Amino acid sequence: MNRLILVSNRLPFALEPVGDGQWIAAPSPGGLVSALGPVLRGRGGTWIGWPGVAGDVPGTSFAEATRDAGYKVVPVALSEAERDEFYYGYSNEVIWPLFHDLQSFCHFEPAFWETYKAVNERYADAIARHCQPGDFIWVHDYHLMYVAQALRERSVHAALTFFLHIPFPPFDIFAKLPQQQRLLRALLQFDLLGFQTRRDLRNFLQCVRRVLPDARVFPSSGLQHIRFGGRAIRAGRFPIGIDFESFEQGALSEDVARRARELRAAFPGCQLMLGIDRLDYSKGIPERLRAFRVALERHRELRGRVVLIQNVVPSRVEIPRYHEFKDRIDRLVGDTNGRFSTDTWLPVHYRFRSLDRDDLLAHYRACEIALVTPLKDGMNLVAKEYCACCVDQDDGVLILSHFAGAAEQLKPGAVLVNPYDVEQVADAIFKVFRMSDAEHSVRMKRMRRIVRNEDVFWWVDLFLKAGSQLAARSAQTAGRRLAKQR
Ligand code: GDG
Repeated sequence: MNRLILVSNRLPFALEPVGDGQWIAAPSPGGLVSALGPVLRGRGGTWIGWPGVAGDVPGTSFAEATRDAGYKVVPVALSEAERDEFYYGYSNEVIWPLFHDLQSFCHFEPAFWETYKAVNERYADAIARHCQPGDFIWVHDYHLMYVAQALRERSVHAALTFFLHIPFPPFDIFAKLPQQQRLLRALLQFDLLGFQTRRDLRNFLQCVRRVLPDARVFPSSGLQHIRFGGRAIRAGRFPIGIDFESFEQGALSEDVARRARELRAAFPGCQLMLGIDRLDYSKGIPERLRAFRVALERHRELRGRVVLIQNVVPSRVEIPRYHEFKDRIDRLVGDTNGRFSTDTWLPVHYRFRSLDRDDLLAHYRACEIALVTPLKDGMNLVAKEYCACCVDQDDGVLILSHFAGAAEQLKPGAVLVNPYDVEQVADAIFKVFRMSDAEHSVRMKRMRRIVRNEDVFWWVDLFLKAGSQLAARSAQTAGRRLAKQR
């Protein structure tokens, strides 16, 4: 078993100031941490990333606060300017919109790319300092696509693997990126590249073929093979899952059951429909609100009988576009409520804040319908978490965007829609409102089976198995290299 070195933009610990210049490192729980924590502890390993505050990292308090993690935690410091140009700039104003097919939202500022490379080099330095031959190095997501190139320049020959959590765009969109060649060349310095869906993998291979004529792609039924610059690279589809068991058990707890009952009781005689999203233009929130408004216009039976609970978690509010986007949501909620509310019924219950975990689970458990309608999404974990929490006779139905990665796995049970087609979504809401309990149950059973079987532990295993052969091979090569030097 090779040691694991995990690298992500953010660490699973966030630094928080506690006054007098003191900091604490609070663990930030999540699916990735619960799946990878035990692996890191079991194999021995290191997690490298940014602790979430700009400026120098207070070394001693950080080391102390993460001592019980069971693995080594290595912080990478970013200055304010680096955070702005690397994180907000290149990562979230270039790559994020472009990879979600929203190229008109991109801010192609050349300086962003220079900082992106420089920060990726800083991560590479941290990896180079902490890795040893035979380590399994697993880099995560779109912030760190240049890391392998920087490591090769530092003569690190270990097996390098990468997983992209967001979609990979088709060639016509990717071709708009000024750094298209440099970025693809950098990605091909990894030995294994993982994507969420078949569509992302197909798009990536198409871009490799079109942008890099000196790369060769050899189609295969399992992992795809690419040859580039005398190296062999593998690429595959690894759809991320959730910790099903912990969501299901959480939803079954007494406290969550009570909160779910209270939520239902607050809306007597109404079916509850749920939207849960980070504030992001890729999540399709305005389109969803317009679809609900069309549903209320077209289908009078829905009035007074359905409520949309829309929760939005504040995110990236430092980027101006996110502000404008929030204003749009506020206006749409106001307009719908202004037009349709009565003395006893408000169609949209909107909150702009984060729910605590039990409250989140209670919302999943209480709502008969989930509306998960991103314009584009790598996977969308909310869709899977909702299924895991439908513990009451498999009651619950999922309206899901074709453009969420989750649609590839959940299509046997979800009601699939085009989020841009507000009339189609409106009709889907009406269809689901009238759907029988028996159909709810059949559909939900199918989805729960898939989400349970293909959970986050399955995903980690799948990826590590695909990468471990590469790691073994690279350890042998490193051994031979060392013997020659002696
Ligand atoms: C990226 C990709 C891919 C949401 N509201 C609350 C809350 N949440 C939690 C959910 C869920 C998470 O946030 C959101 O996950 P998503 O998958 O929807 O989206 P991204 O954050 O954009 O993640 C995405 C993912 O990576 C994994 O590969 O699926 O496509 O974009 O876990 O539960 N949690 C709490 N309160 C809330 O109000 N506590």
